[in-house]
Amino acid sequence: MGKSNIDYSLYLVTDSTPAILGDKDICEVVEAALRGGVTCVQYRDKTSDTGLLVQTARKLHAITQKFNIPLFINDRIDVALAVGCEGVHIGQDDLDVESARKLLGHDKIIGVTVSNAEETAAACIGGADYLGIGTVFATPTKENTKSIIGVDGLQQILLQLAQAKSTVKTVCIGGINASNTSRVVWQSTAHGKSLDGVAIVSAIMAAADPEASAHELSELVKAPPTFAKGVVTADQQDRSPQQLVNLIPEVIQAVAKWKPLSHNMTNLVVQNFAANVALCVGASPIMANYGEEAKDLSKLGGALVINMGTVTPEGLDNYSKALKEYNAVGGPVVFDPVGAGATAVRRAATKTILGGGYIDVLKGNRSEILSCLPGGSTVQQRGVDSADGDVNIRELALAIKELATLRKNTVVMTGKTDYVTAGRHVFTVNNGHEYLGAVTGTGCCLGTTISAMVAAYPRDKLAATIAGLLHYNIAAEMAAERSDVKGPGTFVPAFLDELYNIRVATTKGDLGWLERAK
Ligand code: 3NM
Ligand code: MG
Repeated sequence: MGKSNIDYSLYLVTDSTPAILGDKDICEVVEAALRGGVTCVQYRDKTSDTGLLVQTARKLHAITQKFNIPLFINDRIDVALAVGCEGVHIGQDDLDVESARKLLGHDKIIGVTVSNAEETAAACIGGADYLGIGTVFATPTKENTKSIIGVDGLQQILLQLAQAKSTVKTVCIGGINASNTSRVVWQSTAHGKSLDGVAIVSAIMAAADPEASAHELSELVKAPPTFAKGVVTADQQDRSPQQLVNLIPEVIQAVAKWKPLSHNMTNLVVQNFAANVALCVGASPIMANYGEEAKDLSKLGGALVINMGTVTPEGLDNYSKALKEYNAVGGPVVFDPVGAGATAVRRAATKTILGGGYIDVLKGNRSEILSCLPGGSTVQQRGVDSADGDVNIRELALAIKELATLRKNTVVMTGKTDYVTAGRHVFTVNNGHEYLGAVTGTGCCLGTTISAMVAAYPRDKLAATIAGLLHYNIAAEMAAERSDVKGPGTFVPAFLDELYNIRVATTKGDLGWLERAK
């Protein structure tokens, strides 16, 4: 078994504690997992005496050798040497890589746990063969984990390795299971340096049928997630603004024809308004904040809007459940991180949602989008209103392109000018009216409008998103210009009228309104 041809794709880390292993036999579980398709095994036992460690490790090694799979020992270089297995895995509190290398020699494999840039650089300089990057998601399996880095943190480390042209192998660890494996692997390829595999404890060791679980996970590591096929392609992004505008009637007509479900999980303030907006643009709204309902609703071919306007622990749990259900069927999801960054609770909730699934369209004002950037943003937030800080627009454009590239999605940053990107180019929309900022819920309802468009036109989410922006903002302009509109109060019903009128006109082939697009 050469060092260079080791397959890291499904890396099992054992656990001998009653909470995970229960009363099962570790050797039997590992053998079952190997039959299921595990490609590496790490024996991790933090409590047993040295004699028992060596004894168990010998038995495990005999099993892994039958499958021609490497065995690594957690932390204990002496045990690895005694057994003669393929290598060790060392954490940040264990022996340093250089010393481990001196003891083990160059033929053995040394893996190192890393969670940030410094540890990554040190492990690479020290000559690690592979990195265990984590903790990705909070997990009961390992108490006192130092930092939960999320998919963002994982991507940052992969980016660092890509920039350093490192050839070190990588697996991620922490809370990886069948519900997130394919998404995490797929989202961790944005910069050319991709993850080589996933490291898993409880999803295999604690499973009722470790062989079946390992088999399922080994398929999931290789399979792109359901929603991957709906991602905006490079060709779709490389169109001119005019080519995109030319598609807008088709998008609006698709909404009118299909009347897609717009499933809103939104705050109480905007529920009624958002439902009316959905109806006027031609969608079928359902305001359903209970996550359990998403399993059925996600199968109706619509889109989900998660609007974080009123965030509570229970609400967050509901969002996460719904997000998983829509991701499972590849149904589009629009996320509006209302007030993200305004409070610690909202920052954490935003991180949970972004880390908990795939978001097709991320929509927010400048400060909200800034707080979705990897590693958080230093731009202070004053609350739900847009910050008018003098952030350089070129920097902002780069930042949102980077965000969309990492997430493989579409990002909309609203403001006087709206910015839309799927990673390669930034498109701008300069329509709208100041009355939109003078009544509540207009930002939220834009999310609802976009959801209708992406649900009806899922094959091109960039064009669909731009269609939503233009339909919405041009309706606002047309409403504000009406002689019966005297201010924000009379604007609201007129705005609903114009949303409706644009849809009806477009279905009749009357596209005069679109000449206002700028
Ligand atoms: N190391 P599960 S997290 C052993 O972050 C271990 O370094 C971690 O368990 C790290 O797959 C972890 O059950 C436990 O979530 C992972
Ligand atoms: Mg350790």
